[in-house]
Amino acid sequence: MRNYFKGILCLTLAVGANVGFAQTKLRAWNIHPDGYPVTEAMKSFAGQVAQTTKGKYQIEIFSNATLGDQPKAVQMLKAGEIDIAEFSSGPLSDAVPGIKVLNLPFLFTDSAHMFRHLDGKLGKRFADNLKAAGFVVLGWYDGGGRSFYCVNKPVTDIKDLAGANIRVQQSEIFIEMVKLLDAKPVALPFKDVLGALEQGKVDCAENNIPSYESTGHYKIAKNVYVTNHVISPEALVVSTQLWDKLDKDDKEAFMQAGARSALLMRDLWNKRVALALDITTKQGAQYVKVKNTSTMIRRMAPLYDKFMKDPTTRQELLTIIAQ
Ligand code: GTR
Repeated sequence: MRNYFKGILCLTLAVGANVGFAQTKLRAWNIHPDGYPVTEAMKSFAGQVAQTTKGKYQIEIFSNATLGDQPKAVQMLKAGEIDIAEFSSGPLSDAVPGIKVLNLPFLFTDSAHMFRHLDGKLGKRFADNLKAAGFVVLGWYDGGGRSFYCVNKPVTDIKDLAGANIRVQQSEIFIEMVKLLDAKPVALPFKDVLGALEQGKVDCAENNIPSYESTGHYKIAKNVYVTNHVISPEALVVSTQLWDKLDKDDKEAFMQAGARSALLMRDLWNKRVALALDITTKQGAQYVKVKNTSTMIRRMAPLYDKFMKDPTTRQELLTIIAQ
């Protein structure tokens, strides 16, 4: 009898060791801090994958861009050096021209309009383009509406931005947009923006309200010009290298966890926008709403012309404008 129990114990240890051995650790890149909607949604994704696959996949989230800045991380994921990431569609579209229409200024009227397309046929087309380039989309997250904010420079008209040094993401379309406003684009990593605003290396930056708050930019750049000039998505993606190794059930688990995390993220996002507005206003941020976007939209005409002529963006542009 004692030997029988000894046998069971050994078997259990062996199975345990096997489970331990079969466990795959995955690295997930994230630019945001704890508590931010993206981070919390990624945590929920990781938890659900671990649960559904019975611990087969352990996803470790590296927040605050500790694995490298976003343009670098996009390349790392493409090369399979990291497994999972949450990217903003600006830097991502430099690697995947088939999605660059998503960052065209004044294209989407609001996030609901954007998600109507992303959760439908067009989203599938963008996901196909991304997959062909090495990125498998698990969920579309909300990137909100981006607006300008400046240090010592109240902006009440688009002309007030002329000549200003404006920090942009390292992303072609953002650089072009700022040039069309007669301002000077300064491409900087996200983590360097606060210092650049403090040291006067840039006069202004542009972002959504949750990032304006979470980074502390609002403490320095108190003049917000609410343009919502770019309403764009972000995406939770895995590398095709990892994807190709997953079996059918694993893929299903990743997809379902991704879709659920996206719904959670969008909900957390709306709450965070309200909270960030409240915090920043109480700390003295001045919000001036653009009175008439038509002047700014007219300035964007060369970008629209370019995208209409470009076969990689024309069809998507027409579809979004039509509906
Ligand atoms: C944030 C976005 C980040 C990053 C950042 C930036 O809104 O979530 O992924 O793109 O903006 O401006 O660098």
